[in-house]
Amino acid sequence: MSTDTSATAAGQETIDGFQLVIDALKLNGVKNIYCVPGIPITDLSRKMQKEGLRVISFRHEQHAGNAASAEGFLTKLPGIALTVSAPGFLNGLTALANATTNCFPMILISGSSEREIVDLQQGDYEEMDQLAIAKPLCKAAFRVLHAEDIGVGIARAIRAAVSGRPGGVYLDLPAKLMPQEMPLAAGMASLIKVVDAAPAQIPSDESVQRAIELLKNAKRPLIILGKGAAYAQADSAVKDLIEMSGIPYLPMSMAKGLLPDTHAQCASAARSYVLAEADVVMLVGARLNWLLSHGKGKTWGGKTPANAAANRQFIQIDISPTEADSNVAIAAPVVGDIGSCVAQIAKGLKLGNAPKANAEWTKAVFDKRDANVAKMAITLEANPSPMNYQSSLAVIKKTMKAHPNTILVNEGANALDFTRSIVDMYQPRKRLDVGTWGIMGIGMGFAVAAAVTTGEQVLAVEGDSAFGFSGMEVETVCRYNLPVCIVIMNNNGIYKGTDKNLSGGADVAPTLFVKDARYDLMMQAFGGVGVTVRTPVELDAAIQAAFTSRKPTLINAVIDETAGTESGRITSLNPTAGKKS
Ligand code: OXT
Ligand code: ADP
Ligand code: MG
Repeated sequence: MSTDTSATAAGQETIDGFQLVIDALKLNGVKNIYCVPGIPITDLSRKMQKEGLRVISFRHEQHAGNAASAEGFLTKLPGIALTVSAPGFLNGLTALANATTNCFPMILISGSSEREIVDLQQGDYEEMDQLAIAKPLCKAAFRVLHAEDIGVGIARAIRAAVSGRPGGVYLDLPAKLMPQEMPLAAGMASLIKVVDAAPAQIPSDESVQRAIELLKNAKRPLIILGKGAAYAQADSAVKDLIEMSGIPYLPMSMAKGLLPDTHAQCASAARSYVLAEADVVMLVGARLNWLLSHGKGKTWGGKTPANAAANRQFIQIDISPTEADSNVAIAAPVVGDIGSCVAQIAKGLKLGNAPKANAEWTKAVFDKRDANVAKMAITLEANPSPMNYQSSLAVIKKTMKAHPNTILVNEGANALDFTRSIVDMYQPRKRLDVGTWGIMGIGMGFAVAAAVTTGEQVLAVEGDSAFGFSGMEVETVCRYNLPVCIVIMNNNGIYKGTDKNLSGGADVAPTLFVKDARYDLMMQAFGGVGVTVRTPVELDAAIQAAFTSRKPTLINAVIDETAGTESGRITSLNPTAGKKS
């Protein structure tokens, strides 16, 4: 219920646009606002705080936007970012587009300049036709011009963000909307509490039956879990299907931990083998995009796309009916929400007394996996000086095992790829990373949202380049005193610290940074804990101290500058890959 109301001359109580926005958000369960204040939303942010919303104010809108999208992924409710007009809006737009690409629900609310002046391009303060610019980059975009439409505008934004395939929504609130007044009773009646925003979508019986037939006849079945499966919060249904079928599964990066990575059926450590050999692959909330080599080619054991397609059949569980056949033929699309689809398939398999996955296949997969795990164990145990990715990440691996509730944020190239394969996750939705775009800059926004939304300890493992994209937000981490421990894998540059300037000139190569930079001092500047470590023992002690104190901490972990490879595990995507220089 609104508290900030006033009375007209006639004595009638009124409510203004500021208050209607706040009441509409609160009515729909919104608790946190991620923003950068300024004209025309400074007062809105103040009033939001006054009315009990938690307002987390950032240093740059991209990170506020990233925070909102991470909250969306973690909670299935749209995270809310709030920005000023034109430049602030544009700064937030990258996060909105990234959220849409990742299928995370969020709403970017931006104040905007006067419509009449913007449309005639008469040069208003921060003039920009924001709605038109946002539209192609997000799932839906709306503008509210009248106070009485605020309830509808926010309801439509929420529904668009979370229904069907989730994504980012833009909501344009012109400056003139905020002080508009209307009668209190009519204003309150205009607000909408959204009912069943993301209804269950039940798959058709035929589609479920088609999938079951394929699974029953498969000789070498594989299940791939994507971040859509993690998002769906259908954890026990997914676990049930996997365990009753006995089928090996491969988690995509942000699906790690949906079942513990140490699960007996996890095939992560035999990734190449299972992708190449599987004859029936069931995708659960995972797209056949670049991260899965589009379902084609060498990764999938075929020299040509045709060859690969001929040898393998796909089942795809997805809420988006247009996802099937986007890259290769999908023999059995199952369209619906993951919880409903997976439960129906499991039920059908049980009723049909489906046999457990072929023992010869599962033994081959798990033997391969165990051999790879044993091979990796040797590199993790080595203790080279200087420390490298493996010896430092062995410490993080141990930390996550001891503190499985911790939310791991991860970005970089080598810092990302080594962490993904070395550090086991034990619980769902505990890993947040660069996602579908492989985007740098999510680090601090995701870390802040993870801490604010869940109250859990956050551990951000960052390449030194990756950290730089959002590094100023360490002040935000300190200001809100969040339990965020940042570990910077400092190898003096992008990929490695040893690149040469090809011209022989005085400038360093484009991939290099200042050598031996003291990122820990940045944290100290804002009252947090900052330390430099050079050995796994020192790293371990610093992490333990951070976890015990829950103080904002930045650990500058100095690693071997020769240790990385160009682009980490995706060297082959460089345009010059394979070309002799
Ligand atoms: O089966 P095989 O034998 O193949 O082995 C696999 C697994 O089976 C095995 N494995 C295991 N073995 C044993 N035990 C366990 N537990 C285990 N688990 C797995 O290990 C291997 C590898 O497994 P993986 O990783 O699962 O498999 P693979 O083949 O790698 O998977 C393929 C992919 C594609 C799914 C995977 O590689 C993946 O998810 N990749 C994501 C890559 C990505 O997104 N990278 C980020 C972008 S790179 C680049 O663009 C960068 N930029 C440019 C830039 C960006 N991105 N954004 C913006 C806004 N501006 C610019 C920049 C600037 S990175 C970057 C900064 C880099 O520098 P930093 O300093 O930050 O970082 P450093 O590199 O550390 O210096
Ligand atoms: P990954 O990168 O982990 O492979 P993607 O982002 O490519 O995952 O795929 C996620 C997929 O999950 C998207 O196609 C999206 O439509 C789907 N999805 C998201 N939420 C649900 C849900 N609740 N039920 C079914 N599918 C979903
Ligand atoms: Mg680096």
